[in-house]
Amino acid sequence: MAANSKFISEPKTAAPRLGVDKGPIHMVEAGLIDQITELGWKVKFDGHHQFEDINAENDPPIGILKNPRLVSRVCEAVATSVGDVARAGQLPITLGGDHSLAMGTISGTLSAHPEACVIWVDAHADINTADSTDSGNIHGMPVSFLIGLGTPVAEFSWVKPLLRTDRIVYIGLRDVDAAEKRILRENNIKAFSMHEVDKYGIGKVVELALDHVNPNRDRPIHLSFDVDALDPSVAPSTGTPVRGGLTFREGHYICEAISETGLLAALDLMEVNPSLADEASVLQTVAVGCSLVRSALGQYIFPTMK
Ligand code: 6HN
Ligand code: MN
Ligand code: MN
Ligand code: MN
Repeated sequence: MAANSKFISEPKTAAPRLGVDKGPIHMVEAGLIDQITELGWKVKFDGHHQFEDINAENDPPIGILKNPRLVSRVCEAVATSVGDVARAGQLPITLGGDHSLAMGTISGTLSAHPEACVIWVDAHADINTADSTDSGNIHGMPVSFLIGLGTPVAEFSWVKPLLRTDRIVYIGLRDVDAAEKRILRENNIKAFSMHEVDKYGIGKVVELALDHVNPNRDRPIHLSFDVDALDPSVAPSTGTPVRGGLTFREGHYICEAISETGLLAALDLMEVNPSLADEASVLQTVAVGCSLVRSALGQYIFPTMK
């Protein structure tokens, strides 16, 4: 692999459950930057995005949306960083943190590569609108903002609806709200749930997913990987675990297959939350998060076979 330049952004954001902003710190402390450097990449680390002037007192809910100003401000800053890095021809990697950050990362990617497609790996569809959300948790909503669905929220007016419904595909879904199912159906958005992973196998699912969003294998790919796509036995330290998820290998296969296309343009590794479990579970989840990033950046099990 030719040495290249890339960039890791480590945003600090408002998670409804405290602690999710610590995930990136643990991954970096576990040696992720050295590990990627060893794969032949030149790494530029951007540190944290801190917004300590916004707190619970000056950020009351908008409707039922929780921490709206903090989430919006962090995501907007992340959109600028990711856009700048992508425009410089580098690969932005964003470690989260709350998956609401994808509003920022994907906005940034699309500002640099308007033709890019998104592969969203998650137990959840994260496509509630301000109208449909039951929880008010913005991490359940980023996709609807990126597409421009539902009643616009003024606080998020900086998010341009640049994501086409035929440029996103899901893998790993198994906990989708009734309203989200309707939104997916009405907008004809392609999703490979765990049912399809069981039925066709992960190899075929990734091929079909790429055929849908990237039929000629010529579009830049933004991979947004929520660690809760993995089974909780594989990645326990996360905010909204759902049983029946991807195995260790299925998760890695997705990253390896996207790496193999040579089209990876941006990577998110989200929802590692070290505050939610015992120490062994945290170590396990952090290790698996680092390992997924390495796979997406070209580490294969048998490098000699490449
Ligand atoms: N995540 N659909 C639920 C909601 O609150 O809107 C769960 C979202 C989970 C988001 O972490 O992937
Ligand atoms: Mn979250
Ligand atoms: Mn998610
Ligand atoms: Mn999720």
